[in-house]
Amino acid sequence: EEAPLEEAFEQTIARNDRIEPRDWMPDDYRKTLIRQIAQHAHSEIIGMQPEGNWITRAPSLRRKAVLLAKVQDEAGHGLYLYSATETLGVSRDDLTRRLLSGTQKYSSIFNYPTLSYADVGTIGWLVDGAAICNQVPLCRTSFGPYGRAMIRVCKEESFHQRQGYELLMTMMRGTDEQRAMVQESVDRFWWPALMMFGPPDGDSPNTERSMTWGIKRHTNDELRQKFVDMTVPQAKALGVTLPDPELRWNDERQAHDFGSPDWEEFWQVVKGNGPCNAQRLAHRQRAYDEGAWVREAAMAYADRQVDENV
Ligand code: FAQ
Repeated sequence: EEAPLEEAFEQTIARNDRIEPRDWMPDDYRKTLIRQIAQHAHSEIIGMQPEGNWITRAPSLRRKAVLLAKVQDEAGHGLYLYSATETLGVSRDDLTRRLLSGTQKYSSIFNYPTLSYADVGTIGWLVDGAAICNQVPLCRTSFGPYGRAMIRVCKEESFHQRQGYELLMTMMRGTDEQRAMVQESVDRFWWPALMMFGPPDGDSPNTERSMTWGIKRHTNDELRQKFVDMTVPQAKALGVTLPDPELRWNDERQAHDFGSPDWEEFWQVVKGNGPCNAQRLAHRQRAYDEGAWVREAAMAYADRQVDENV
């Protein structure tokens, strides 16, 4: 029974074509997708918190409006991604519970605090910059709903990256204190941003199979390199120093050499022991509990529509 189905799946992957929700797919392909897309969705939603922290303290009405729009976009990205995950046969409520119980992850980057307003700019520049590097190739991922969500997400992330860069550029043209604030922020976020791409290829259990299935199109180290190469000229234009003494252009490789992030710190953060893990999850749990009445009201309304239609 399954042989022709499996063959059709393999052929679709080999043609670099899309697998769609109603197509047959191996269980492990489905599981890997649920893991990655749900983790991505959770990252968007948890990722609202670090920047949300500065909405009430943005320095002007314009900056506040921009930041509000950006944080709302992240909520939208989370919803596209939860919808894409639901096409694999798992409910959003179930996914939220898995996040809250710690059985599903979200990106390590959102477990670091936002200590100064410059962090809003740095997150836009480096975190959204890293996200774009990682997500542009995911527009060609083999699962249709995920790839289509990524196209729209990437357009919005480009705007986010530019707003961060523009914010930092404005501060760099300001006072010495503002410049120092930007540098201090970049010093804190540089290494965590490099960790967003995941462990080095040699310690990445999922990469090989995800590449065979066309879920991932590049390895973690390939994308990290691309990000460094893209960011160095931007740092120069901005006038900030990236906090890595080993960072230099390698003429032979036509790429930058750079130092290694603290992978011990990375695994600690992934395991839940980062500076803000507990705070982020507690906040999400509170929002979930406080939203219970909305879910109940929506369900009651939906039930009544069904009753009235019989
Ligand atoms: N954080 O074998 P691999 C955004 C886990 S951007 C936490 O290499 P894989 C936009 C990994 O899950 C951020 N955990 O795994 C935004 C696995 O554990 P598991 C979201 C990590 O999947 C900006 C284990 O380590 N973007 O939100 C991390 O092949 C500003 C072994 O790793 C995405 O999720 C990490 N950094 O490669 C929002 C992109 N790295 O699951 C708001 C889509 C690895 O087996 C504000 N995801 N782990 O228990 C991907 O491209 C991949 O999943 C990787 C990891 C590259 C993240």
